[in-house]
Amino acid sequence: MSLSNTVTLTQQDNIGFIEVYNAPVNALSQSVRAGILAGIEWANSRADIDAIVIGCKGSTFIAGADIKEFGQPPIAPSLPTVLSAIRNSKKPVTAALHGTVLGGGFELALSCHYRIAMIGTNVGLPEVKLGLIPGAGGTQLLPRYIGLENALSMITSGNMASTDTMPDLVDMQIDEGTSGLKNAEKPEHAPIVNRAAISFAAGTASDPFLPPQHRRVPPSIKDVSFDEWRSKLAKKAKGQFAPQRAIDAIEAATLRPFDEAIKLERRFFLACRDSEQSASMRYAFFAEKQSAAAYKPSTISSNISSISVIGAGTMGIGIAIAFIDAGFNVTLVDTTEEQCSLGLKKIREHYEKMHEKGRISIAEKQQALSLMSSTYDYGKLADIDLVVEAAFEKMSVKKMIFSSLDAVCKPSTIFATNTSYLDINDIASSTTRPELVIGMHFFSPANIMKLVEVVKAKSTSEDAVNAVMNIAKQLRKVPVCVGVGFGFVGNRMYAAYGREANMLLLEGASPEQIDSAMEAWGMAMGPLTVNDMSGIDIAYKARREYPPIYNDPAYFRAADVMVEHGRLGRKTGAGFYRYENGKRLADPTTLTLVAAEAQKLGIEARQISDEDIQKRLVLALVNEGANLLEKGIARNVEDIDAIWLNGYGFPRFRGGPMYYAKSVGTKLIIENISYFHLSENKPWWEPSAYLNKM
Ligand code: T1G
Repeated sequence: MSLSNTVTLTQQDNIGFIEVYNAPVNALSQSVRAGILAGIEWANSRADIDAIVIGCKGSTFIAGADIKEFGQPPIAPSLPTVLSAIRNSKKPVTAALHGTVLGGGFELALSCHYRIAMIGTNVGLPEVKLGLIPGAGGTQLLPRYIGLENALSMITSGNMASTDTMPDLVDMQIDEGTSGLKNAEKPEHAPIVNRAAISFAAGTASDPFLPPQHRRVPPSIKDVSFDEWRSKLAKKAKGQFAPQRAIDAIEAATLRPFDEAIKLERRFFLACRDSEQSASMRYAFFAEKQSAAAYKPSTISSNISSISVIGAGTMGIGIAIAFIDAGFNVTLVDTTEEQCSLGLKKIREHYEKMHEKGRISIAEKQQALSLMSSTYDYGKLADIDLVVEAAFEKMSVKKMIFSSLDAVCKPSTIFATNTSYLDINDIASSTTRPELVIGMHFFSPANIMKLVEVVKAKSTSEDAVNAVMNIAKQLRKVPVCVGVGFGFVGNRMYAAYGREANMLLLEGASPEQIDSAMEAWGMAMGPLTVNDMSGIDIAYKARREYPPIYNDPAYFRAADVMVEHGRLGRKTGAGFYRYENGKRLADPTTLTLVAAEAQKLGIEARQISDEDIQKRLVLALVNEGANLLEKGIARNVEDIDAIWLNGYGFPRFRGGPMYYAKSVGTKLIIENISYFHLSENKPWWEPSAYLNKM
């Protein structure tokens, strides 16, 4: 019978089976909550029902509260009401788990009396990634299953874990019995695990009824130091509110009876849900989803299976691994057999290390290695579906590569370049297939960083864009489509951000002051530390490869002086900092060199506050982002924020540079930028016309 438009109930002998189907992830929308509650109440009212099973149709068991409902007035029944009914059911309730059981879905599973799971099911409480904490018993129940230390780690990180590693949580694991089959041949997990749970539940009906988990002995406060966890997270999740509240809620599980502590958890959850940080992080979640949502799968993308990566350097190797991890065949290409074998060796070493660390099984390692090959003969690439070029960052080199490829690859092969700065329109015009030339700008390390800027040149066809956007999604990346321009979107904005860091150095701030001010604001790493890590010479060369954006004599002169003195960063032992045994140290030489350059430029040193530094760098980002929107190189503010959240370590609890500007108020932002325009008297502080449209 139908309990709501997303929940049905069927009676199988003495078992009541409550089945949820709310595509795409069975989120706990109001109709799901109402349907489950009605099913529990109905089953408890029936003398001919002895046990209850809750299962789902589709690719996963419930993956959490319906985030689309956040920010709207709550509609009964609340999730805590539903889960309390499950915990206090007079008839044992069994959850049938598969896929990714997250947030409220995992709390529902924890509230059941038993859990049956498909092998490989992942569970997690990712709420902190949305600026929340589990709000329906997760902080109280999980420690009662897996102990305080594991529960603190799982809840404050928001990371998933496989039920294969959590025997205390699962009463029975179901092996799909089809290992070795390709995904396409694997049967649907839902019916298998639901059937198994129903037969398991039949057994529970006769057993003496186990006390529900929440009446289990609470964990002892002696088992862990909550204050140690608080200080650890104050560093790891700097400035974030939710992880600290999660610790408070878990600590309450050791100090108060369940019914009291769960009320405290709810109060903390509501405080998080109503916080600006959570609004920013929920926005970030959807901003990343929308960046690729508009690009529907194209006919080309469904036919892309073979990949060639040109260039066995750091980026090429990372890109090759990203494709291999997603199950693609990859041919690595370089100029000599020796370079090719060196590249294959590095890829092999990567998978061997992953296996040694227990991250992949021997079978997965062998499967990955079976997908890679190499050649230095372009003639072997005739049938490749997608080429990703990651060779030397020089226009002449790229043009030579693509014209050679043009002569051998089949007409439908897509040519992607990983260039960070160069003009893809220029590269496209050097081929006979400009409509299939596109940018795939990965971020180092390419197999780890989520961001890929998909650069649409003037001639690139919509079909090619759709194909590459969907391939990037298959790589589990956050792809964002951008237009051609110096540095596209991310690096163009990063140049504005770095420009202000350089100007502040000339105005008397030290590298340590600038970096610590930005890290205190929430950036993962200060700009000058990043420059030293990647090499100050990279942007130095790019500024000379491209016509200068500004002809101002002070433009990036602090960085230039470093390069002119051979101080390229970590790789030469000194850059903005000096490095001894890998340790980063302040270096008075930097201040001397920069001060001398400032004097030449007639720039006087002055006292600069951390707040001043933060405003200058963040507003430089916002203004440049607005300029890119004005020029149509960026599509919308969400795309820009998705780029900065996934490529540059922008703090998620601030949503992204453009979201942050809107949350502060564009009127105030324009006032500040106009002030800098006056005080700095530089063309780049001209307030973007787009700011008034944000
Ligand atoms: N609510 C609503 N829509 C969701 C959703 C959710 N929780 N999760 C995913 N979607 C949509 C997503 O927007 C996309 O929509 C589609 O599903 C496929 O998503 C009470 C309060 C589950 C691992 O944080 O991690 O429970 O673009 O492309 O790569 O204490 O989605 O197709 O229209 O990501 O296979 C906790 C977040 C909520 C889970 C699937 N749960 N989601 O990944 O597909 S808070 C989460 C994910 C909570 C409790 C608290 C992933 C996934 P569209 P997708 P995927």
